[in-house]
Order: sequence, then structure tokens, then C-alpha cells
Amino acid sequence: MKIAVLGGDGFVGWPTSLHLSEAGHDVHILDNLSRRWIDTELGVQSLTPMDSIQERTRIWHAETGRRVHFNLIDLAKDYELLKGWLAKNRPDAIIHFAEQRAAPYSMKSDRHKNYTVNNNVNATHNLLNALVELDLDAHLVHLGTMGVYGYSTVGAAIPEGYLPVGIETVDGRSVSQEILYPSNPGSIYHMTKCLDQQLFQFYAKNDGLRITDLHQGIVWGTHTQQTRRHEQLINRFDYDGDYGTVLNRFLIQAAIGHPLTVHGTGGQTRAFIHIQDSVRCIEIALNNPPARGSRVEIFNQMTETHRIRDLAEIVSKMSGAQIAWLPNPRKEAPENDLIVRNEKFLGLGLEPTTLGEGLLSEIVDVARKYAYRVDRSRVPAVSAWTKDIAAKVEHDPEGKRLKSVS
Ligand code: USQ
Repeated sequence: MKIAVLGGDGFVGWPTSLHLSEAGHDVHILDNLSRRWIDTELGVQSLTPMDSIQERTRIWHAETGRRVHFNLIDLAKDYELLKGWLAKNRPDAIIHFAEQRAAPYSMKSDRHKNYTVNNNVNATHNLLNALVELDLDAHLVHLGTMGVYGYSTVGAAIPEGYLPVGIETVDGRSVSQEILYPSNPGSIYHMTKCLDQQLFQFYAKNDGLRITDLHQGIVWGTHTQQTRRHEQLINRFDYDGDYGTVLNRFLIQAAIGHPLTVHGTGGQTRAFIHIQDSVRCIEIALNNPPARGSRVEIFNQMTETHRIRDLAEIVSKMSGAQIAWLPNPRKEAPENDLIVRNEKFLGLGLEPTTLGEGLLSEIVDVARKYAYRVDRSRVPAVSAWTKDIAAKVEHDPEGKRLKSVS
């Protein structure tokens, strides 16, 4: 297949591009390199040293003889450029990762909220619009989030996208229907993924576009089979308070002797998936496209759920790290249960990589190797969800409040 990977320079986009290239596909990355610019804006860098995208693709070619093409295109701003590229290349499938993906970054300020909404919603809409305009029947696979469902305890399993509901008709009959699961975003970032869902529903219904939306949990890990092949193919690895995700952050914190930063009681339960499974799921989704004219296909892309404090305890036991119970900068349920259906990927052959100690210590080893690149002052999460919370969670660039740990 000729595959366009939009956002192919990012944390999931890069290993996905390599995985698909190794599987024999013709891979074309479209990316505006915004993630690298945001690192510059925030004054942080990936824990792992990343080469330029051009250098990465050069190394991939030298290692494997395969080409991964790179095109500098901003989906949200350069509609004509995107349309021109699609018209010329007519890919069989498109994977859409090209969105600002961090909840804390999206909540930093009014400017960051505007940027996240404008970037994410325009990127998705420009793409859908261009596909229709060009009569391009490419299968669109979008990386969405488990966060569209929200994180309140409902006492029932979360289905894969659609919820069966019974409706009482005006003439007293009972009819059943499947509706999109009610969205309940917890951040501006998550809200943009809810808006994406609506765009997909419309374009699948109105124009028959073939769309798969992957509701992914929190990714952990860093290496995949392909990124391990050469030091310069290494994946990015975020540890800072805006872009680092919880389990990877705990593992890096353990590696540098920093207390594990649990928000609140750590009673939040979330869905998780290892990066290797994430790229496998995308391949499975690509191989199982919906028929033209059918509804948006939705998969829950996660393999297990964990409570944050349980993860902190696992990492603490493994490494001897202390746990810091911090005021939560986010507005979220302090405790929640989470049961998620994920039979669709399992039925299509996914064999989950679960939280074995082996893989956890591999990540700690990577973190120790590059610990010299960590700026400890960027570890605390300081982006507050509301002004009230900001007043309580005092800005603490030196991480001093972390010294009073349990
Ligand atoms: N948390 C801590 N300590 C930390 C960091 C986070 O206790 O140092 C807590 C947060 O308060 C939250 C939970 O851990 O309750 C998850 O936070 P996170 O930063 O790991 O994940 P989140 O902000 O939800 O976003 C990440 C990705 C996003 C993806 C999402 C999947 O950045 O792109 O969509 O995970 S999900 O969480 O299932 O919505």
C-alpha cells in the first residue's frame, strides 16, 4: 500500500512509519515538525537524542534499503499544499496523527487553547475536505483517544465507540439504536478529539469516506523492533510536565532519583498500551478497512487499565524511588473505576504486551543512559486546569515542594 503518515515525526508516528515501511509499504511522512518547535518553545528536549527527520530517514534507508519519504506540510495551514500532495500521490491509506496531543500543553494559557483547537480541528477538517474534493477513496485511520469517553465511574464497560440505547417511541413501542458514546472530554486537547469524532460521523455519512478512529489509551515504552535497529532511529521520549505521560514519567523519575509525582491520591484509573502494540494495532486497522458507505469504525486501542497509585507503587518497589503525593494541577475525578471493551483488536490477532518488569526496567535503563540530558526543573507538571487550581498549585520551577515527600 502507498501510505501517508500525517504526523510521522512524532512519538507514535515515527515508529509506525518504520513498522509499516519494514512490512513492505510505501511510506510518505507529512509533518510540519511542530513537535520540535514546541520543544523549543518550552525549552525542553526529548530524553533521547533525536536526529532531524531527514537524517532519520537516511539512516533507515542505509540500514534497510527502504525509503521513507518526508514532506514538510502543515495540514492545518497549508490546505492547497495538502490537497496538491494528495492529488499527485493518491495514497491507498492515510494515518492521521498530526495533532497537538498533550492535555497539559492545551491547558497552559488562552493562547495554547486557541492553538490546540485551531491546529487539531483544522488539520482534520482540511484532510476530510480534500479527500472529498479529490474523490480519493483512501482509508483514513485516525489516532483518537480513550479520553473522549471521559473518566467518571459508570459501573459498566465502555463499548468500542457506540452505545446501544433503548428508546420509547411516541406510540409506546421500544426501539433500540446505537449512538456514538456520549463524549466527556477532560481537557481542551481531549475536546478536539471529540470534535474530530463529529467530523468523521458527518463525512462518513455524507460522502461515504472510509474512516477508522482508534481510541488509544496512554502509551508507555519507547522502543519498537525498528527503532532498536540503530541508535539514530531512536524514538523521542518525553519526560517534562507537559508532554511526558504518566508511566514513562515515573520510570524516568525513578532513573534520575526524583520522587514519583503522583497527582492527588493517585486514584485515577486509566487505560494503557505499549508502543509496540500501538504500532501493531495501527497495522491491523489498516488491514481491516470499513466498506465504503458504512459507519465510522471505532476500536479501543488499549490493553490494560491501571490506577496511578498502583503504578507508582510498582515503580517504587522496582527502583526504591520515593513517592510524592502532590496537589493535582488538573480538574479530574480523584478516583474512578474503568472497564473497557477491547475485543475487536484481540479478535484480529493482537497479543498484548503487558506491564512485565522486564520492559519496565528496559525503560529505566534507557532513562539512565540519557539521564545527563534531563533538566530536573522541568519535571513537575505546572499547567493548571483552572485559575483557582493555579492559585493552589504554586509554580515551582525548582521542584522544591517535592522535597516534602512521604
Ligand atoms: N498524572 C500523575 N502524575 C504525573 C502525570 C500524570 O499523577 O506526573 C496523572 C494525571 O493527573 C492523569 C493521569 O496521570 O490522571 C494520566 O495523565 P497523562 O499525562 O499520562 O495522560 P493524558 O494527559 O490523559 O494524555 C495522554 C496523552 C494523550 C492521550 C491520552 C490517552 O498525552 O495524547 O490521548 O494519554 S487517555 O489518557 O486515555 O485519554
